[in-house]
Amino acid sequence: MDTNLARLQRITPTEADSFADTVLDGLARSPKEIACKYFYDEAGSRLFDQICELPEYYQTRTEVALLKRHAGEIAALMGSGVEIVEFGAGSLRKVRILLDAAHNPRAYTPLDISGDYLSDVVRVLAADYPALTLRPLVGDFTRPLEIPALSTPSRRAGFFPGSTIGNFKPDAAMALLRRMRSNLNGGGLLVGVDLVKDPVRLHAAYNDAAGVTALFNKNLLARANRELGADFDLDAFAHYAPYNAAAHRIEMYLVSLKRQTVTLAGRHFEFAQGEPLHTEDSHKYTIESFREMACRAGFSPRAVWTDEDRLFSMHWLESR
Ligand code: AVJ
Repeated sequence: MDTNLARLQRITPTEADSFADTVLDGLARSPKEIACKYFYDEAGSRLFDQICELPEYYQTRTEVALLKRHAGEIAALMGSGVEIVEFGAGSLRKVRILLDAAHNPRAYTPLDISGDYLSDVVRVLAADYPALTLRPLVGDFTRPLEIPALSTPSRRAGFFPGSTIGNFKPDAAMALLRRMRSNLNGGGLLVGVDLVKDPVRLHAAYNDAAGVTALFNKNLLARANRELGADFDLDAFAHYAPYNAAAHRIEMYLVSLKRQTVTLAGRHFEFAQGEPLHTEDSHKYTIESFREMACRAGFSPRAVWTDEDRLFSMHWLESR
């Protein structure tokens, strides 16, 4: 075992504990819904990594280019000796760019909801960064949580890339930013935010020709079958992801292609033909609308970076 790698530490009850309750509750609602954080079991995390490579999915590529281009400036803003805390760390690819530029980082603390996936990817990172203190945390950052202090604590800098903030309704997004601000003990936050743009381009990013996003969406049903013994017929649901231009968001659904009954934990759920199951929102912001929300959450927006085509933005927010 690598000595720079701390043992996986669980800081909130994770999604596995509540998946059954959530699905039972969500299927009993009208309209039916399951929250998007349940996409990310190990299989879903890997499908998401495939999405990031798709030609239509400009977000990851654009954000990585922004990080590379501005890494020096970002490292200077973070300052030396910081603990970098990443919310929803996923594949740990993006943080490498920050770690390579950072001035003598005190530690890297990735927090992710998928413990299985995190324990895999963190081992690879530990091998590549032998001098770095790595402290993986398993938890659900949509719940109130405490990030335990290091033995010798230092200033924190938050990292929240990928426009994950977009998966929250604006009120919840602001509440989340507030909680992150308090978790960071006065440190700044680097956050990636997808921008409002041509609806055709947005639509294509969530309706890729290879059908990976459809598989990702349907993994929710596959996961319910695997973990909860549900009997969803994956071919009897269609991936549907329209852009709601008035609300500035992509909405993702699984639409029942016929009248059918799904059984789960001894309970039966009826789907009408054409009935949607809501699985995700992905809100888009303008630079100004995001900065305004950050202000309301108690941050002072400082630097902001965007690409020439204004597809994506990175914001450096300071606590005030
Ligand atoms: C990057 C997690 C925010 O909303 O774009 C990708 C997830 N959903 N394709 C996004 C996602 C469908 C995604 N996040």
